[in-house]
Amino acid sequence: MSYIKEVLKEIEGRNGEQAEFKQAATEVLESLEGVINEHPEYRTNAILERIVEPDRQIMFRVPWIDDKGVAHVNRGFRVQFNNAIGPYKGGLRLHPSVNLSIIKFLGFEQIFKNSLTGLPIGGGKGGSDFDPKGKSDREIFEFCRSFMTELYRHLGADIDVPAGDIGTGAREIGYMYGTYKKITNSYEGVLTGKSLQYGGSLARTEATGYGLVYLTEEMLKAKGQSFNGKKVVISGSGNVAIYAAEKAMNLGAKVVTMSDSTGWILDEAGIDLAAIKEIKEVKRGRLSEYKSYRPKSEYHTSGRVWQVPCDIALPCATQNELNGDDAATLVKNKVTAVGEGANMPSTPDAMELFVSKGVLFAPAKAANAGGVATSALEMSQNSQRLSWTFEKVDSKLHDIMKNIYHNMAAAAEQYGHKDNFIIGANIAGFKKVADAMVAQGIQ
Ligand code: NDP
Ligand code: 2IT
Repeated sequence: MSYIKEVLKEIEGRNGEQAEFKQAATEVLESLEGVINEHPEYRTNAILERIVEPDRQIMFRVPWIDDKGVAHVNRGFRVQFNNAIGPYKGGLRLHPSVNLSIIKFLGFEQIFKNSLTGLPIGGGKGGSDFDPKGKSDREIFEFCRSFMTELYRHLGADIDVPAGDIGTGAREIGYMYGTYKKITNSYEGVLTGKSLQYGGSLARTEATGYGLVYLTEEMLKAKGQSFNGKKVVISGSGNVAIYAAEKAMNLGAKVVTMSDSTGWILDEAGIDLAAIKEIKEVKRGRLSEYKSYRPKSEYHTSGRVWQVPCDIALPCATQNELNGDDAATLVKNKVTAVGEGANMPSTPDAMELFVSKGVLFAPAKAANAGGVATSALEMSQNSQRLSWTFEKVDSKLHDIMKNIYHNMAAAAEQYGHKDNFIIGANIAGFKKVADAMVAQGIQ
């Protein structure tokens, strides 16, 4: 049995219940054959066995009291997956669906994504099954304080630096930062995605969405194409979706859809992003309100954004939101490029179809790396006690995304899979971490 198959079997035996983690690990391992054959030292150093097993997984009780005085208990998680090339780094997801499998898949992806940025950050992820929807500010504060009261002991600017993800934005980061500072009495860059007054970086809010479009644009450019004049379908209407839409529009594209977990909008005239920002960022409302801003738009609670014919599709909501049938519909409607803003949004059969049909496909760990890359730039600014201008951060982000595209394209070609950026991104991300692990001995 090949080394990769052996380790996949071991993963199955050890993590039987963890569907999302197994999906992410299988995708990465199955794409590494070329590089594993070329480097026998990876086997003798048990690199695959070690890279699929987190350094540690922390699970804890998060008690908090709601506005009616009723006590609740959520479960908190932090998976510190791999710190071969830098401190653990990755977001905190607050969503009722959160469980160990989801946090492990996200932490695993983060190892390779963070490596692709070229910056010194390891992989980790955390979160809770807490549902922030409909909670008052005080309830959010209570939860964040309780969550950090346990998590703080595992963090540090050179140890583990969390950030936002689904359900965690600047407000939650602020409450967590305040709690960390209060308990430890130290002012350090222990979280990223902070507000600007206390150490946040300009352009971090925009970074994941902008970065997604920068990388997708570079992929299109290599084939003589661009966003200009293209019709774009986006899912989600959170941080990533909003700033992906903004940058795509800046580059001359027309974005016609967005979605949330209750429905989706179609605005053939082009989405009014100011309205979306007001609904989502200011009012924390639902997309059903969009019709009151744009009476000619459509709001649907059934069907999928992927049924809308488009040139470019950018899934920016959540994992496995684009399945094989959706991919077939997109292909039938002649989509030319797909850029993954969310983590693992396409199912394995969807990815396979895109690649086999020659659709330009930018996988999540490359395409959405702009967020964590800019988090690493926030860490640099915090260490230097400086803040850089928006233009400086944005230009570094742009360069990082271009480099990621060229590195994944080069790796794909080098290992005989030209234009298969899934394999290219996995190999390019893996190799640096694997070499660092070999250099540091079996730990
Ligand atoms: P937000 O919480 O800001 O927005 C999430 C969006 O996705 C919302 O519109 C939400 O709808 C929708 N959504 C979430 N879960 C589901 C679900 N189960 N079904 C349908 N819709 C859903 O999160 P982000 O924009 O930050 O994150 C979006 C994706 O991007 C995630 O996969 C995240 O891991 C990934 N990502 C985020 C980065 C960042 O810097 N923020 C960096 C890299 C990747 P609703 O409001 O109804 O829940
Ligand atoms: O999935 C991701 O890369 C993030 N949620 C951002 C992580 C970070 O540390 O900025």
